[in-house]
Amino acid sequence: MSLSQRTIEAPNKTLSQEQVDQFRVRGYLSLGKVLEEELIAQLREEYDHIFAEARAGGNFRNLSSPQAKEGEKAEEMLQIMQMCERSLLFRRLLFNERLLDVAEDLIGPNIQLFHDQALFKPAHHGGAVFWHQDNAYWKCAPANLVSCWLTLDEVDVSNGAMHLIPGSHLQPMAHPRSDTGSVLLDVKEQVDPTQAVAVPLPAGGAMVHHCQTLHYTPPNHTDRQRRAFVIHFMPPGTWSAHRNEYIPVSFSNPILRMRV
Ligand SMILES: O=C(O)CCC(=O)C(=O)O
Repeated sequence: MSLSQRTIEAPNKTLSQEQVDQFRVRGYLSLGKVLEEELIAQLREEYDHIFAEARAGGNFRNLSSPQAKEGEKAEEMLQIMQMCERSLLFRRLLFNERLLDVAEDLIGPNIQLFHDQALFKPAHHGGAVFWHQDNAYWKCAPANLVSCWLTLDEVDVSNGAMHLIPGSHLQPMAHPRSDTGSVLLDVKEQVDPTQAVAVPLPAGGAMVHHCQTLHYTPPNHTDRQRRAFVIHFMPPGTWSAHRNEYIPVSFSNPILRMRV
């Protein structure tokens, strides 16, 4: 078949035009529940197992400041990068058709993994993630990445729901380091918290946000844990200023969908 006879597949239509427009204007979109109960149960079991192993082996990060107040347990905002390199179940989730359809509607038909991560706020002493734009950490160009943030527990403002500033993705900002001793950046001085919108989600829920949307998650002092997993999608051909190269296709950065 000659090239000219090839049919070009129509773009997916998982999201309505109204939802795509909402994402373009606000920089995020709540998708509600996207995962089936059976899969949620499997992912929770795997998540807990991986965190138990990581705690035993010390191969995870605590993004919170290490200082504990007198008589209190130090806050923990635990991060495991690349669950897809520790678990086939999480690797399979990267290729979930529904999530890729959403990503396709937002960044186009060719989709590569930038990275994934598990972000765990344990009950009682779960730490915050301070106000930031993801691309302040990543320094990717073009700034056209989309994150799909998935919850394995019901999430509301009291146990660490995502808070975002609508429209903030249109303007990149300089980011200072947090003054708390944590490794995180923090632009709280430049954020008007009265403009923030919280996005509560059921277990197995998801939301997507643009890599420049300002967002924050509060501490978790409830008796409910908050297990989240994020997939960061990018179009192939994204430039990394950290690596000083276009991010190559590899086991860590696989192509998740390609329509040539
Ligand atoms: O899970 C969290 O608490 C923070 C998530 C986050 O900052 C992100 O997905 O970019």
